Amino acid sequence: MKKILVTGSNGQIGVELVRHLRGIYGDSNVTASDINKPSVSDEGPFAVLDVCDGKAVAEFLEGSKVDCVVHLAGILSAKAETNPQLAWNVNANGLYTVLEAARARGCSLFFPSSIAAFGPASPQKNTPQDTIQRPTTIYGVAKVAGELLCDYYHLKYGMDTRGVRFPGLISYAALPGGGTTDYAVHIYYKAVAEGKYTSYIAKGSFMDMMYMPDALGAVVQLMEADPKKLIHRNAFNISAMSFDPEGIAASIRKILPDFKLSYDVDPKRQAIADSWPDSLDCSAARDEWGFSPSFDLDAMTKDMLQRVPKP
Ligand code: AKB
Repeated sequence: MKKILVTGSNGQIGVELVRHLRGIYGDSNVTASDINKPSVSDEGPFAVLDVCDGKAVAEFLEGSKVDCVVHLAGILSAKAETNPQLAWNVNANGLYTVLEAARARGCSLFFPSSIAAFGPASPQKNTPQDTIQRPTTIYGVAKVAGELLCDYYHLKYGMDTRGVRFPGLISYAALPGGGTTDYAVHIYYKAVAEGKYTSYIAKGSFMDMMYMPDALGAVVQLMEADPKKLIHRNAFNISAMSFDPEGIAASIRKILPDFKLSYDVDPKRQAIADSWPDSLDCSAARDEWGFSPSFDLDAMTKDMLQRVPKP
């Protein structure tokens, strides 16, 4: 049985991925870790771990006999722009530190890249798996560096590194913090609580998105994929849908017909959204490891509106 360490486990993905992995590999085989203690503890082990502290990470991997690291710790796009130096340290240096510790112990490593690894010079529609990547955010720059670093560790050291480019992820268990795509989560909370939402992203801004259950499934599917079938190792484009604020509002109105959408566009987050693709080509993920999300926009809306906490 795999022994897994998840870094950044208090974040939007971490909270749900730890539960999902524990359901598959067993509570005691999945250690959650973050720089802060979680506000609510689940079953299973937890460690306070700073991903920039190489000695602490190496000692932990050795002491706990970990053989697989799921490295989620990082600062999201909009927050990263408020402190690029900190964002580079956590997102790029943190990955390097964890890669080095994982290499020394012979661990495999999963690293989430993002649609943010593309930029204004990338093709905006049906963005290919392999194409020009000149991001204009520090978050995107660190993601490209991370993709390349993970490929390098595989080529140079034979390390089993794997990863995807996540789109905006929508979930009800934990809120995202500091991302550009967060509006697509907040809109459901506000729809349920107030029947209305003011979007900081403009009408007509399309971005890739995916429902969290599909994201969790994709992580495990890629980690368990037959390495012989993988032409790429890292940074597979994955997405389940692409919509703008009008599209998600129309989907909500099929269930809550009186839902109202207005706009108060935030120029900073809008500029980030404008630099990202409208829609990704996910054929490499489909062909190499069978990526196949189950939730489309309406199925996700139905589930979200049933599950987001009522005030
Ligand atoms: C963000 O908006 O920063 C993230 C992402 C797409 O990587 N959700």
